[in-house]
Amino acid sequence: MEDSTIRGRLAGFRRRLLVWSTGIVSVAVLIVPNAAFARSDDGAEAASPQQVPSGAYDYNGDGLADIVARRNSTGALEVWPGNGNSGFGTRYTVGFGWNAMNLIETAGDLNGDGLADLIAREASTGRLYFYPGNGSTFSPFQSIGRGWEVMSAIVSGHDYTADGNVDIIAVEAGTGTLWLYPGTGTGVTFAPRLNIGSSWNQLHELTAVGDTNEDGHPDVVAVRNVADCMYFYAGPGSEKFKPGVLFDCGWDVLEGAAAVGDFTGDGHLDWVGKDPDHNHLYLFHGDGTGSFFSSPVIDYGWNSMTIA
Ligand SMILES: [Ca+2]
Ligand SMILES: [Ca+2]
Ligand SMILES: [Ca+2]
Ligand SMILES: [Ca+2]
Repeated sequence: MEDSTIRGRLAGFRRRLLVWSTGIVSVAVLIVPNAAFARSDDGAEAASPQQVPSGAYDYNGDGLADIVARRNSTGALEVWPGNGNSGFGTRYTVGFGWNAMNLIETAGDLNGDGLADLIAREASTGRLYFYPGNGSTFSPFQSIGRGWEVMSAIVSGHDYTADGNVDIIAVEAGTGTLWLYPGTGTGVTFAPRLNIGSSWNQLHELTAVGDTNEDGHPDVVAVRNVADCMYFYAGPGSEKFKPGVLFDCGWDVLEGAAAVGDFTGDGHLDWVGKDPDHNHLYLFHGDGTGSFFSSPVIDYGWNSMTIA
């Protein structure tokens, strides 16, 4: 039975969805005013927008952002090609055996060859693997290393050190430390890791959404365990994220949040997530300020899928 608190959170989440479904698409869903995202005016030269590296989410080589997901019943890994307008083309299977993995994440172009890649963690060993995209499927995997079982979240796809190489960030479950693993452009080797934050084990659904506020530095969103409130963390371009800015609360119904790049084709980065209660896949439609518009249902039946 849902208690009244849970019902209230669910109601809040679904109210946001209703805003979209009733066609009032111009109504932003966020409580936080855009001023909260105002860029610092310290006289520094404005960074050129680098929302997402070329090809970071394009797995089939057509220039449009795609979703990769595992079909949990069979362990098949599937590419769901985006059509550039919030929908999908014909999905295809790129491999089997992916139920051996307990983490699958988009990695952007981790090895710098212009093609979107994946990382995945093997459940039995804790080893993290790099799967280089080849423009349609994946080339043979390579090992990044052991010991990743201590991480509660591992995300990638963006360059947080501003050196041109895509990096990995990960949350150590036991300590809450947020670690940055500076990429070297190879996909498998990294510079010594950096401690860039604490208490990140008090959050879930960490999602490397990219530069959603379009200031030139990649950002993340995550949900704090307390009251399931979602926060936006702006990337300052110098490793550490800025303090979180509250979106709103009631995100306990969100699962499997994942970055997708610009899935709508409007030039702004978006992200997706599942509502398992209704077996819906939602698209959170970035507006270029770090916030987003209401989340249309773009597909159904995704409870059986694990989104990379
Ligand atoms: Ca594509
Ligand atoms: Ca690549
Ligand atoms: Ca980097
Ligand atoms: Ca940013």
